Amino acid sequence: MNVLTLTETTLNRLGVDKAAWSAGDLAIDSPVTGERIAQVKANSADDVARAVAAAKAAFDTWRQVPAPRRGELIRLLGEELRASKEDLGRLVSIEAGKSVSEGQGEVQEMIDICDFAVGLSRQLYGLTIATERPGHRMMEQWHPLGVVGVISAFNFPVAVWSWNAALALVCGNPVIWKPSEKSPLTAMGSMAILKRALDRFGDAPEGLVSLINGCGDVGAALVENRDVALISATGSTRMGRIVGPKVAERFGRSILELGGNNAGIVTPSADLDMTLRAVAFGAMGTAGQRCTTLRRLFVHETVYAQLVPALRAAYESVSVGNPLDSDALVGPLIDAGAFEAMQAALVAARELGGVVTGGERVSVAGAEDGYYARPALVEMPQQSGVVCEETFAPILYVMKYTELNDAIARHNAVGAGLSSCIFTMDMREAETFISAAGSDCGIANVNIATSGAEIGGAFGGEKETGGGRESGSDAWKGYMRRATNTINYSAELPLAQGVSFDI
Ligand code: UN1
Repeated sequence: MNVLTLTETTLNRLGVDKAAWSAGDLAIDSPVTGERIAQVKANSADDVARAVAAAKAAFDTWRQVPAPRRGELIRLLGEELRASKEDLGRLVSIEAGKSVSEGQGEVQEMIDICDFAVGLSRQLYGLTIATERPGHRMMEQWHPLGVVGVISAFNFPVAVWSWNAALALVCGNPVIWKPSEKSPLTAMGSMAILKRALDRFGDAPEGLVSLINGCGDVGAALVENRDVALISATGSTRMGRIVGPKVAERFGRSILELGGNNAGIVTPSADLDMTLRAVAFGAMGTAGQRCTTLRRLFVHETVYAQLVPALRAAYESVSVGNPLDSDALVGPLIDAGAFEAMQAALVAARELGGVVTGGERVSVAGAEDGYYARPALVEMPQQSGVVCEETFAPILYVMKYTELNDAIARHNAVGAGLSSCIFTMDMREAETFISAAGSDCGIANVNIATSGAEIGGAFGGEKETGGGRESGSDAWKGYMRRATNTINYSAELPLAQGVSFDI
């Protein structure tokens, strides 16, 4: 079956109206074969204004629905996602080029966050605080925040929306979603699934969740709208530099999940077989197009000669191919631009003395217009230039180190601060790496690579990664406003800090 037919059958099965994806002006090409699979109807800035007004009205109702009842909507969404997992996962493979297993895994991540959010709907706890005044009680409540705008990227076209939407809805907020202009179809599929959950739920207000497709103009309209209380944006640091200040300028709140230049350290005591497998998935999985992809590796000089040739062999032999009709581990890059950026980075690395294995375009039968590339392993004499930047492609820069402290310093010496890892069997090294003096990232792992985080932990990073946290732990607090309440149940009026003010 060709990709176009597969797209049409999958969208039909998901319940997406053909008129919305067949006659618009936003052209969508599948990275799998490069062929045009849809013409999506793009929205306008006026549509954004209308969606925000409807969401604002929905907020008045939704914030008063008891949180456990709001959780019921997400429970139903989880059920509907389970029922449509195969179809939505396939659509992720068609639109983002992921392997079948990774496409299905992305939908599983949506199901997992729904389960998490359902439990959370009964656990939006505030503290009770001891007060210094007799006959008083002090406590905090977490209240719904307002309209939440979600801007997501092509590489996790649906999971990132679900992290935000499941939490935001349980927290009492309406959600407006602006997906990447490269992945509107999976967004439309997700909305069709959500609609089934909303129908079963029964009495959710109109405008509670909406989708805005289009390019930067509609994104900007969402970011600049003063009625959008929170913008949660996932994408490049360049995008975050525009979005962050715009939201801050109107005193809105933002959660930014931006670029990563994630690194690992392989110490002398590392289990090298496990390290090899972990590095392979972290660096080559999803064709290097995760924000958590492993991009730099510091290998101790005593194990370099053992590990690096084995890695080179893995890069030379890893299967690259059509994710829809093979079980290749590495699928296509998203488009020609991504391939060109990869080539430019490799040229720059060579100029700095890098020795490159792989990196060339791979021709895949029946998919000649897809941009498939053999992942590249680049042995670098030092960390400089292009190594310090994120290139959204499967390139792993490998460097030698002698002293752990020096490796940690080089590890931290880049702009991004998302994910990191160390491979070691030495407790001192492991604990040092995850200590305050170790990795400066939001995620620091031991004996697993940088990507593939579970939803239960808070997800996000520091520095140029933007500082936001999504998904598990107490990330929900970012979607609510905190009110501190002091209640005087005495007949006196004692003032704090012993101040007297007798009139
Ligand atoms: C992203 O690439 O934007 O940790 C998100 C991971 C996935 C999420 C990646 N759970 O690799």
